[in-house]
Amino acid sequence: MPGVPRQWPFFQAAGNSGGGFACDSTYLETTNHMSETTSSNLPQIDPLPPCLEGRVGYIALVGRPNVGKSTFLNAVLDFRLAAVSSKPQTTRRRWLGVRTDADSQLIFLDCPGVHEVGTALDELMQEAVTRAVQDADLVLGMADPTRPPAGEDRLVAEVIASSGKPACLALNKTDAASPEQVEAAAAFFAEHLPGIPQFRICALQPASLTPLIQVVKERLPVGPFFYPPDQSTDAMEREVGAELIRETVLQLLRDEVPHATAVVIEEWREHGERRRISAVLHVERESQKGILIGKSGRMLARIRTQSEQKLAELTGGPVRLRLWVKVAPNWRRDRRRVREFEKFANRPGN
Ligand SMILES: Nc1nc2c(ncn2[C@@H]2O[C@H](COP(=O)(O)OP(=O)(O)OP(=O)(O)O)[C@@H](O)[C@H]2O)c(=O)[nH]1
Ligand SMILES: [Mg+2]
Repeated sequence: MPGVPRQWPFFQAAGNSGGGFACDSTYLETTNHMSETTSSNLPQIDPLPPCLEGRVGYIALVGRPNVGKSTFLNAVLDFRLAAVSSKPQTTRRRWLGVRTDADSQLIFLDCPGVHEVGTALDELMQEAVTRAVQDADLVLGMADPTRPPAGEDRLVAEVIASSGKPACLALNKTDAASPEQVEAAAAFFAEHLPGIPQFRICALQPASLTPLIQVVKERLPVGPFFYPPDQSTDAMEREVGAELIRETVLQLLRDEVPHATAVVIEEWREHGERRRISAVLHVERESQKGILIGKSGRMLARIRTQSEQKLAELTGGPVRLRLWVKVAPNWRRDRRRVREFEKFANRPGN
């Protein structure tokens, strides 16, 4: 996997363009020039790299839960940033991913799925969607034709229509949907979002995304890039790590338990290539704690082993993970707790 992010802010070793950036040689020339002409009495400061320009803007990914938004994000970035699972409501806050090539910088805001609000967690998730759409230059709606269009798709259409922003619609999972299902979804969105261009994609097959990416690019304004070309997210490594552990819980457990689980990293120590990581899995009830731990601790051991593998891939070195399970009664109904556990409050636009 190329470009696994390592540090704050995350940097991708290899760009998605498959080549270097035009700024590299200019940057070196500027640096040399500065060192020749700067007086030795003055402190040496690194010049900023020259400003790169092109199509640039924020793209909010909006759709009901489980349509494949995070799978799409990871595919366009070409590394695993956002958690993916077959369970709805996997993504809880917005994840920012930057895809830069020689003439464009696409900044994707992967959002929680649009759904009816029940708990404080739901409210904060939907607020994250609203803010991402407000911040966006373009809204990319996504649908899953394998399921018949439903009330949540209507909500998605309303969010897109009322934003007044340029928009595109991706009909995902075309590998799994029948042609009739794809036509039904296309007709539903053509009726609710007339004039919005539609694309049939399969997020598992990156080549199918090219026409959509091209049109998204063309619809963005031209200007200076917002992020250095090698920065691929604003998330911290430990935030991605917490999400990988939660993804493992979502993949190994069913029903309510994974939805009632929040992962908080308590320790993230580096010893050379090695990491020692401790995390607490917060659940809402004693019974859920018992399920997470499992008979003789077997479930927690599976979560730990699988998470350690993912964390090793993320950090590029061996990981020793320690997990604890604690009960935080009804934390999903408590806005303060949700903000604390899910880091909603820690960055603008989140
Ligand atoms: N067959 C098929 N499955 C897909 C495709 N894209 C995503 N999936 C699967 O759909 C499921 C949901 O994917 P996610 O990317 O987590 O969906 P999401 O829209 O981010 O979901 P939330 O975060 O819950 O809103 C996972 O099991 C993915 O593997 C696709 O193009 N084809
Ligand atoms: Mg998601």
